[in-house]
Formats: sequence, structure tokens, C-alpha cells
Amino acid sequence: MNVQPYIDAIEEQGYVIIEGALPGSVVDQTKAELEPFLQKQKMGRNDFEGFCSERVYALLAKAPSVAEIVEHATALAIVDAFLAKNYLLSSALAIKVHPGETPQSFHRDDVGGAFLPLPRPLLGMSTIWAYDDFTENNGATEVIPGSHRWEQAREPSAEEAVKVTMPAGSVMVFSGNLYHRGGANTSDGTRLGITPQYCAPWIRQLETMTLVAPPDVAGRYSERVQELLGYSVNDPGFMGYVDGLHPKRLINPDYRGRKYRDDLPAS
Ligand SMILES: O=C(O)CCC(=O)C(=O)O
Repeated sequence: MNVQPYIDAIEEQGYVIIEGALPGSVVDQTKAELEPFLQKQKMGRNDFEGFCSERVYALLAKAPSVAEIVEHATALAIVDAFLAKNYLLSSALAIKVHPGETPQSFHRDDVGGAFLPLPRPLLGMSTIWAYDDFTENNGATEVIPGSHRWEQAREPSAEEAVKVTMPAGSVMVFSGNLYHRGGANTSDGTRLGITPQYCAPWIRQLETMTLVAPPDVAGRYSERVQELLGYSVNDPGFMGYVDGLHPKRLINPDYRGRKYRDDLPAS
């Protein structure tokens, strides 16, 4: 397949939508695998996660058919053009937006590069796959076209955003430094999306220390050593989470050390 037109669109606008990329049978299979995790038991813990949204992290441990989109040939052929070989899957989570959800704040997914002056090269590529139709009013992702090339001083505004409406089975592939957000859901239905995100191959430790020292081994060391191994989360933010929680929970399930707002449960 010739993906050059998609690559050109991303270079120009920061994103491209590909309809009909995933067969309905795979959409249905993944929805069935996710069903046990989407029982409205765990709604978002803050405004970013969305108080009216459910998020399922660690997807490859829960819904095996998600691998179909993680390694989707067309999506990866596009990502190949933007990231050096050996890039990594940085995140893969499901987001089910329920009625009443408000818009997220605009953000860039490759936020780890926020300390670098803009405009800067992208450090990651994102995809969001529609498992329900993304409509005008059910929480479709919103993007700000061209914002991947903005200068430092420019702030995002809702007036510049466009809604990414697309039928179930479609994907939006977008540049990690593109401003976007989850939209408001003013409908009476839900919107399920899954967002695999990829990062540059050098955004990692030289030795994968959490495999060198899995939780039972890491637990023998001091807190400081555990943090240095990677049982830590970038503050502020959530880079380093495991299944939406602080990785030290794998060493000590009662760990409640990180609390970034007093009115929220520790994560
Ligand atoms: O749910 C969406 O449409 C986008 C969510 C998002 O951008 C995020 O949580 O990082």
C-alpha cells in the first residue's frame, strides 16, 4: 500500500484519518475482550482522565486482540516514516467516554519533550482507533491542525480545533507533538477509542532495569534504588505508570506515596 499521501498529510496538518482500516469482526472481538474491564467501576480519577470516562491501561495483558492494531501494517508503515527503527510502544489504553464528559485540556502526547523549545522534532507518534463511531457530539477527539509546527508562545484554543469524526473501524494517526484533546460527550451514547502510542527508540534505559530487577528483586533494595531502577513516576504527570498505578504498587500493594492533589485518591 502506498502510504505517502498519509505521510504528506501528517507532515502538513499533523494528522490523517484512515477509514475502514479494521474489520468489524476485530472491532467486535476487542469490545468483547474489554467488556469485563468496562463495568463503570473505575471512572477517571481527575479531569484529564475524565470523571465521566473509563480508562483501561495495560491492554496487551487484558485484551489480546489489541495486538491487531498495535502492529497494524498501514499504521506502522506511517509510523516508520516518522520514528527511527526500533521505536517502542509507549502506551496502549482504551478510553470509553460516557455521556456528560467535558472536554479534556489540550495537550501533546510526546509531553516528555516539553522541556525542549518549540518548534521541535516529534518524539512520538500516536494513533487513536474508533471502536464506536466518533460523532459530532459523543466525545470525538479534537485536533488543532498544524499545531505540531507551532512556535513556543502560541497557546491552543477551542476555536482552532476540529472534531475527528470517523466511523468505527477507522484510525487517526497523528504526530506526537500535535495539540489535541478528548471532546465533550453531550450525546446519550458512549464512545470507545483505543490509543496505541509509539516513542523514539532512544527514550529508554540502556539496560531495562525493571526486567533486570522485577518487583520481588527490587523489593530487596532501598526506595532510592527502586526509583532509580524505574519504580517511579515522572512528576507532574503519569509517565511510568503500570496499569494506571504507581509501579511501586507491584513491590508493595499498599504503597500510597504519590498524591498530586489532596482531593484525589493516591495513585
Ligand atoms: O480520548 C480521546 O479522544 C483523546 C484522549 C487523549 O488525548 C489522552 O488522554 O491523552
